[in-house]
Amino acid sequence: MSKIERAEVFVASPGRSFVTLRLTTSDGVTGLGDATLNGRELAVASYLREHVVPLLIGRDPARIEDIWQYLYRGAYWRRGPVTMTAIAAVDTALWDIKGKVAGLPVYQLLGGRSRDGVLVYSHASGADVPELLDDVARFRELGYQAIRAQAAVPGVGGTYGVRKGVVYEPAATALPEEQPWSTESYLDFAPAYLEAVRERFGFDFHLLHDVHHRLTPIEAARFGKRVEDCRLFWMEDPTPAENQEAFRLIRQHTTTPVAVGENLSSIWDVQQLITEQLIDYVRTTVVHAGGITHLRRIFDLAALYQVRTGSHGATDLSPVTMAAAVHVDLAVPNFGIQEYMPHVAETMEVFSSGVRFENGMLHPSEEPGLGVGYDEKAAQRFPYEPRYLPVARRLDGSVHDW
Ligand code: GCO
Ligand code: MG
Repeated sequence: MSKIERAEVFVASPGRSFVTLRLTTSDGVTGLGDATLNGRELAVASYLREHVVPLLIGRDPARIEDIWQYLYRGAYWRRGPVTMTAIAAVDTALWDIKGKVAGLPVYQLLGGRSRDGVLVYSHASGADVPELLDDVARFRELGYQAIRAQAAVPGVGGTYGVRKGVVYEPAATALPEEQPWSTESYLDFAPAYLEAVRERFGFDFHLLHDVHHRLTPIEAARFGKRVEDCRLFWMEDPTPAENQEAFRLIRQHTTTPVAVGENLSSIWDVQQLITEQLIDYVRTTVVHAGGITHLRRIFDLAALYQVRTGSHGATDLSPVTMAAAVHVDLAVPNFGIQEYMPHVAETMEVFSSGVRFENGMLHPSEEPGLGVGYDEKAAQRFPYEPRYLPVARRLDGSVHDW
């Protein structure tokens, strides 16, 4: 029997911070897992190093489900982003190993292709409306069939989703940047720029928008109703989702589709949203929702209720997660869309990936396993630099949801 012989945790910042797990079996097969939790990287690295690695050595890498149950139920302390990200890293690495041992790309192990490619959306943004429109034009030229639009709200510094450098990277400062927020200004401004995008470019592509947890349910209902003529593919995270019931009120007022789940980590966190059809797209990901094994469980539940998938894919999800996501997206029957933000050059000096972008779609590598690599030597050139996500404050100085 093959055994897990080595488990190494790498923490590095090639362009941004990533935590990566590499498992090696007694047969010399390696598997990679992403364990990155933006702004809380070392909590997962330590959970893995101190509490998971010692339990893995000597186990049979073929028993993916059993190891998942062992780490989840065996911890006694359940759910939560740190635990679920750590379990995800192990699970993803084990699927990588299983694919390599079988000589098959992971999507084949998940039932094979359900589609030819994976529809993706990327992020257009602007410091003002003309800049946003130019950016949408650029993404159209690059062949994207789905584009998310965000513009800086006048008078509200550092609005969510507006790119400063080559890619949108919100975790940019050594301590959290504090950004002002005005719901009133946002509600006045955002519908107008979404309309401007449709006026200039028409309707033959999907338009998305991320509210990023900033509204109350009734404000979100008003926003969704107001933008119905823009025919959004979705409005994302209109209100925080700790209280799943809150989405019923939004639903009662608007036909704008709703997407939720990028910061949720288990099937229990989306159970009511799915079974009561309070959302249209579930955005849980491989890395933050317990790996391929658990994500597949969430997606299968969603399929029963005609909820489609729309996994998170910002740059804080490493190329290992992106590859794993493409394998899952290709296989599941209820795939909707995949978020995709290409990583910066430094990141790709450390990770290699066979994922290909063509005509607005992603395609997986046909190599056995996930088709990703990690260059540990290259990673040493990029030591870990802590970076935090911003914190939002209302104009009266009180803390708001960022
Ligand atoms: C998205 C997300 C991200 C998150 C980031 C947090 O829709 O891509 O909202 O931009 O804010 O991933 O780590
Ligand atoms: Mg989002």
